[in-house]
Amino acid sequence: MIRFLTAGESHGKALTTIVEGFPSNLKIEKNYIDFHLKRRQMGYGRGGRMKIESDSVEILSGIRFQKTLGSPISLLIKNNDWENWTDKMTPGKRPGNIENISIPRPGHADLVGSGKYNFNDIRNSIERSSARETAARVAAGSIARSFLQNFRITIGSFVESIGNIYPADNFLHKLFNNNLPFNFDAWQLAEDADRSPVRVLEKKQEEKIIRKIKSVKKKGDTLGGTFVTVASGLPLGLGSFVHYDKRLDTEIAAAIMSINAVKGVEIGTGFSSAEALGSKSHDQIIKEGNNIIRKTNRAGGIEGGISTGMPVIVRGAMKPIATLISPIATVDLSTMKNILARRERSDFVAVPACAVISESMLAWVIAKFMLEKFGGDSIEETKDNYNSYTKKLNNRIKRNFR
Ligand code: EPS
Repeated sequence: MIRFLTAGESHGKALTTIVEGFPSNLKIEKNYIDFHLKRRQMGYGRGGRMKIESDSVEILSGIRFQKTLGSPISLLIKNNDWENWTDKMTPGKRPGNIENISIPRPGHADLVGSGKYNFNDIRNSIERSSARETAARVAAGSIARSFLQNFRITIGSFVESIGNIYPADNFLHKLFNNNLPFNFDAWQLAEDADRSPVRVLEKKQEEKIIRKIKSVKKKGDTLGGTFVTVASGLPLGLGSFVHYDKRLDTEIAAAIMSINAVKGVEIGTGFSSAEALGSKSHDQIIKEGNNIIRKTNRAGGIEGGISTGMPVIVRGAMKPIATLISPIATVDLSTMKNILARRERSDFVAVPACAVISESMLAWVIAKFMLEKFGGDSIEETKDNYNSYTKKLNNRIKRNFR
């Protein structure tokens, strides 16, 4: 069983993560984690903070000579902006000149956080609810990805839409129709998307989106969008129908939904399958050569809570950034008067970053199910278990029904 815990406030000294449960002898490279941390920082439409931060990880424990020891791995990512916040964020005595924030931003965790935790300063809610924490998740997710590489499982994502601007030829349909290049590798999707400043796959769409972001930014407004995250190379058999919390889709949906500002998750054709006929919805099973395959992949790689072996396809919806330069109505909690929300430095769009974060969350869940199924104290043992299962699988299915 793998688990990770993150700690750190947005403008505190650093973010930290403790990752536990990976087998020993797994190759982990700092540069690989840094590579994904950089990818999370990309994206047209981000605010001033990304010019201050240049995320890189310091590995504090659990890894020796680039290999895991089987012990907890602790990781640290510094917040460069801390230098500008040492008074406001000190864990020491409160300085006299700090003003309390009393005006909650609609759509952020400001009001609920202060009500729940009995704060008299909204800053206390802002700091931990900030999406800055997702840098720590990407660091943990990069360990999961390194593990999955041993089984040729790869993860990628692209931005499907921003501000309701969709591609003319949506790659999502190719995924559902199983109209993919031979030996499709989900990471290639990410590589293609990373070439675009908004992580879309179509040039025309990119231009339209950038124009829209520019005009919305001028008006002091923000945008959200949709993203698609895909994993390829899974074996048949991760997850189970025997109980609700053993389903692969249960955990994937929760993991993607847990990303800040995500308000919707679909697996496969999701909501549109609710509108289609059954005959147009399910994936026909056919025999091709010696193998049994599905013609299409509308199920998004999961049936009965179990991986089918086809790419796992997840689509997420991110709401627009809640901090607005042209703010909307709220109430000042210190005067109980109607007022406009506070302006604060922030992003205008963060869907490209959200897609990168979703890769890490998906990688984490798949790694968890892989280790639950194949176990092992060392990566060699996990691989032996995996190889013995996958080699015999097809023959078992055939033999059992003779
Ligand atoms: C965020 C607000 C902004 C974003 C931040 C998330 O930060 P700041 O308030 O410092 O300008 O830049 O995202 C990150 C710092 C990051 O690393 O992704 C928020 O309110 O959620």
